[in-house]
Amino acid sequence: MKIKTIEQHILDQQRKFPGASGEFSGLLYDIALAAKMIAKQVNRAGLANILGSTDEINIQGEVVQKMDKYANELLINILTHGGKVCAIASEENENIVEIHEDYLVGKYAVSMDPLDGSSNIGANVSVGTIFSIHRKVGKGYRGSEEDCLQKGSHQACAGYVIYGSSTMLVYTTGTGVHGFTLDPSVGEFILSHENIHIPEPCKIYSVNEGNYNYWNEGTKKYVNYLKEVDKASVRPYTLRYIGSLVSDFHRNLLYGGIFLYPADHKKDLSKPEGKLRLLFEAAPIAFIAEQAGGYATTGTQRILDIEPEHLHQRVPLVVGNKTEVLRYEDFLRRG
Ligand code: P6P
Repeated sequence: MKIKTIEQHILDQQRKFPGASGEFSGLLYDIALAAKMIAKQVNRAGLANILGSTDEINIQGEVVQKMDKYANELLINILTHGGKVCAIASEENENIVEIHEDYLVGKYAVSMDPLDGSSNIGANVSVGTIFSIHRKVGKGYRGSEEDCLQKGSHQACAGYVIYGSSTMLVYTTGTGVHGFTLDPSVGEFILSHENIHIPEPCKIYSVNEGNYNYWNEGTKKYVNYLKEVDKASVRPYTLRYIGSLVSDFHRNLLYGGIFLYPADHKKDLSKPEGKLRLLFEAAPIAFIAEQAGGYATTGTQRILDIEPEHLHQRVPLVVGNKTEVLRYEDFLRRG
C-alpha cells in the first residue's frame, strides 16, 4: 500500500474541488497538529502531573479534568490563530469562542469535544477528540452562534482522534471515511484505513446496562431481543462497553456494532434527552457513521436532520449498523 500522509490525502481531496482556496485543507492541518500535541500529553498523562481534575466545573456540571482543560485550550489556541475559523463551540465552554480582533476571521465554524471520555484517563482507558466543521452562514464579518447551530446534514467535515494503543485520526468530508494512524517516530498521520465501511453483520452492542431499569419499554425490548439466541439475527451479540464514546464507536465502526445511549428516567439522575451532546458528539459521529454505510437516530428522528436549538443540546444517540439501528426505531414505534 502506498504510504500517504494525511497532508497528501487532504491535498488530493482538495484537488477534487478546483475552486478550493486551501483554507479548508489548512484547517484540517491545524486539527491534525493539535491531535499530535494532545496525543503526546495523553500518552504521558500518568507521568506528568497533568493527571486528575482541576477544581473547576464545566457548563455540563462535570468536573474538568486537567487533560480536558489542556486539550480545550490547545485547540482553541491553534484554531483561533489559524485564520480559517469564524467561531468555535466547545463542550467545555458555555458560549462560543470568538476570534480575537487581532486575528483573521475564516469561513468555518468548529464544534468540538476536546477530550471525550476524559474521566477514564486515570484508568488509562482510550479517550478521544471529536470535531465537526460547518461553513459560515452568518452575514456579518465575525462568526456567531448561528454558524455553529446548523443541522448535522450541513457539516462540511466531521472526525475524531482516538488516543488509544495507537493514535488515529478518522474523518469524512462527505466522500467516504478515512483513517490515519500516527507514526510517532516521524510525527506523521499515515493513511491506514481507506474508505472504512461498517462490516455486516452487526456483532456487537454497546450500552450501559446499568440504566436498564430506567429506559422506555421499546429500548428494553430491543436490548432483550439482542440477547435471545433464537431471535437475534445473528448469534447472541457480544456486549462491549468502554464508557468512552470515541472508543466504543471506533471499535463498532471497524468490527460491526450498534452503540446506544438512550434517554433514561433514573430518578434524580434522569437524562430525559440522553447524555450525549448533539453538536459535539452525536452529529459528527452520525455523519461518519452514515458515510461508512451506517445510520444514527434518536430513536424517532435521524440525527443529521435535527435543527439544533442551543449549543449544549443533548440527544439520545443510537448509531451503527443501519439494519440494527432501523430495527431499534421499529421497536420504539411498537413500544
Ligand atoms: P456513562 C464520557 O463521559 C461520555 O460522555 C461518553 O464518552 C461515553 O459514551 C458516555 O459519557 C458514558 O456515559 O453514563 O455510561 O458513564
